[in-house]
Amino acid sequence: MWKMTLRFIVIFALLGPGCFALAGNQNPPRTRYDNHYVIQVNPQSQHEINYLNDLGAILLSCHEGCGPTDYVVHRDLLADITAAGINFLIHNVDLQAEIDAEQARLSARGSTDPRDEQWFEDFKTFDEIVDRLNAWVIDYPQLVSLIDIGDSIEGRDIWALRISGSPDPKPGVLYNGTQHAREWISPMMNMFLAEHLIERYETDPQIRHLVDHLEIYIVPVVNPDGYVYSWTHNRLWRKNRRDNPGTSCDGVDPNRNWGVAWGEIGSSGSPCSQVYHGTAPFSEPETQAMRDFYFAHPLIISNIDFHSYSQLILWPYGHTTDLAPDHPLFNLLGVQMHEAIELVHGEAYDYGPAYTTIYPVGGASIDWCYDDQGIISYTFELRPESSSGGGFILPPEEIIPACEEVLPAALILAEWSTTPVKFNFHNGPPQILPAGLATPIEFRIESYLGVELDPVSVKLYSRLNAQVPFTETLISDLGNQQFEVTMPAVPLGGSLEYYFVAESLQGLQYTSPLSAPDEFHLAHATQAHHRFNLNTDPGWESEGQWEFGIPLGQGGQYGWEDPTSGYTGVNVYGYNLAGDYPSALSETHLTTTALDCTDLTRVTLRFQRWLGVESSLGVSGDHAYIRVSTDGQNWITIWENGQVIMDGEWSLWEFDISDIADFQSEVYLRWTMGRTNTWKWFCGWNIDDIELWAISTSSCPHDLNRDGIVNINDVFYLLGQWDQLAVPADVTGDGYVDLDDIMALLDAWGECDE
Ligand code: 0X9
Ligand code: ZN
Repeated sequence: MWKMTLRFIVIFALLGPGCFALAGNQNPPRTRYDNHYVIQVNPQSQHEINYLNDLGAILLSCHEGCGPTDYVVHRDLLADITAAGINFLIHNVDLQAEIDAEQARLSARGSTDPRDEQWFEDFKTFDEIVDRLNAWVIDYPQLVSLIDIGDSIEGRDIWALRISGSPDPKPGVLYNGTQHAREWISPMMNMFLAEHLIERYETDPQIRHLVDHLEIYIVPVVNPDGYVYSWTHNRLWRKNRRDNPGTSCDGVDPNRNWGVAWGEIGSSGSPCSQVYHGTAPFSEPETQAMRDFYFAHPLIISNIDFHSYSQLILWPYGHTTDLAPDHPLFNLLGVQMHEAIELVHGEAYDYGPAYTTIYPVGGASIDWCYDDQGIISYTFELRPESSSGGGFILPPEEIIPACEEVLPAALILAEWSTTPVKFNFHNGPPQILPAGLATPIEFRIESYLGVELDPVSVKLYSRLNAQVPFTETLISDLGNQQFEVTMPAVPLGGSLEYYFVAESLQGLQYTSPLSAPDEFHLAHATQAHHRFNLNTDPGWESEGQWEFGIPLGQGGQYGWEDPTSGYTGVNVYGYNLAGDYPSALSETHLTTTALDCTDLTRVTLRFQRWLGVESSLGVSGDHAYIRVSTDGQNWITIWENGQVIMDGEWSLWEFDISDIADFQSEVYLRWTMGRTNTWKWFCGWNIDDIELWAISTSSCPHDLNRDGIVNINDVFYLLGQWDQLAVPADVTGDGYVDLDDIMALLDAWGECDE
């Protein structure tokens, strides 16, 4: 025992002085804020601002000259400030105690597993963030990769996470955080967003759509040196760690160092200032790395730069009161983002151009992104709303709610970024068509970013049963961005490949799908085989408040109410026909009886939906699911809710469930309400006119590939199942796919051709 202790003392004696010397020279002691208050001032004049600056008050919220501004001041100065006639509110009488409490909490926790499910319950160091990024690369190699975009002044890597469903070039969105070191919620927000995109990719069609059609880049920590320093030395450090020559003041403000309106309003040439702009535009390696990344990725069309605090959505310009040429678009998306945020936890985020909404800023990233690169770039100021809510020292229990509420806003920008021209089909482009009938469909085309469409240029290209070439169909312009097209009749079992094209007046082509004509939409001509119009009760298994009957048009505590009848007839299946679903509900199911799909292929579920449900985002949302099973025990989720849904009307939904249901003797469908949280409640599920559409194999058993004719393609199909047991290609039913089956095909050659 003694020996051991002695050994340690010796080791310390050897190592110690060096360590301490290091700590003494390179690592100054932690900056303390004993006896410092956080006050909120509403400066009435430049004179008052100058007075506070001269006193050495530390500006926190940087709201200078524009409404309430938070400062840190020594308590001995309060008398002087009062004497100078400046009014203030006291938000915190012991800033150091708050810093100490945070530090004690953080140093008490053990080491963090990069895959920890509770990762978002407290703030994370730079190394912990990088570890989690690396874990994602290992766990999801198809979906994510890490790019080293440059080094900080102190030589740390600046990482960009790339999330994308494929390597092909696509429009890009870049999210970044932590230009400012002390804004610790900012890297958490970036990580939360990344995690949502990665983990929901498989089950959430909206996320899959985004990740498949975008290159999403996430740079959680633009300023790693400053961030590390705010953990180890000064909790309120804002800038990078530039050693400014000829002064004892360190650091350049990265968000004053970009190359538009550099050195102008709202920045300072003094190295001691919190908003020191540096010696030249892009003088700092951190801003250079970001700039060069934008240069190298010209397809990036949008960006959010996350900061804290104040709860704001800001867009260009920051350096002038002029409105940006794209102000209407910024505003349109800004309002949508504001509303989406409010729906999650009721928090109001103000929005507007930066100059007038927060304060004038020259050399900020969003103005450079917009003016130099044409990028639709926003700054978000995250929680809290003011320093009375903790300022930069946000209580850890607010991390998840803060990230949850801003997530849908980030997704709105991503969705918009997939293309400035949107083809909106009421329920996605049709995947099934009623066999043998020409079917009219309506859709809308919206355009943004100054793109103006030529309505005459809108066309459908389609081809039957994969036979080249595509033929052109004209489309009627119904006005008001609405169009109608008649889809050609397709014989039962046949398929239609199709895509839409629209041209802008500027001569650019836009398509649906985005990658047409390399990819196209595909619809199969099928028939309804199981039909539940719910005029009578099919007697499905209904738990909790699931019921069959007439909905009463009630509920809608937070939005739209239930319907007052079915889509057809008066009855529906719904969750609580007399109002909203309750809070704290566990998963509660409506389950169909077994539906026989033995002879069916290309099975698609169609039903009418009227649903109201809170966003499912994060751990505390409300949930709704659709699931399918072939044994009533094991369920596959085919749909789950993402952002808030308030249908307020009936709409048709289609799900291709052929992978699960084709040729199965028992198929069960299940709609689930719950879990729900204790927060808001909505009207929940109402469903009607549930149908399974498919092609019956018994009508033309030898047409194995279901293209409407027995021919050589069916032989290829059969060869693909050679020697297998109990598969459709066993047309003779003798248990094996073999020569007998080929002979049977030859006998049936040419059958089913219409
Ligand atoms: O001052 C900043 O850089 C940002 N606020 S913060 O409190 N996080 O420091 C606001 C930047 C807003 N952007 C422009 N005005 N362009
Ligand atoms: Zn900031």
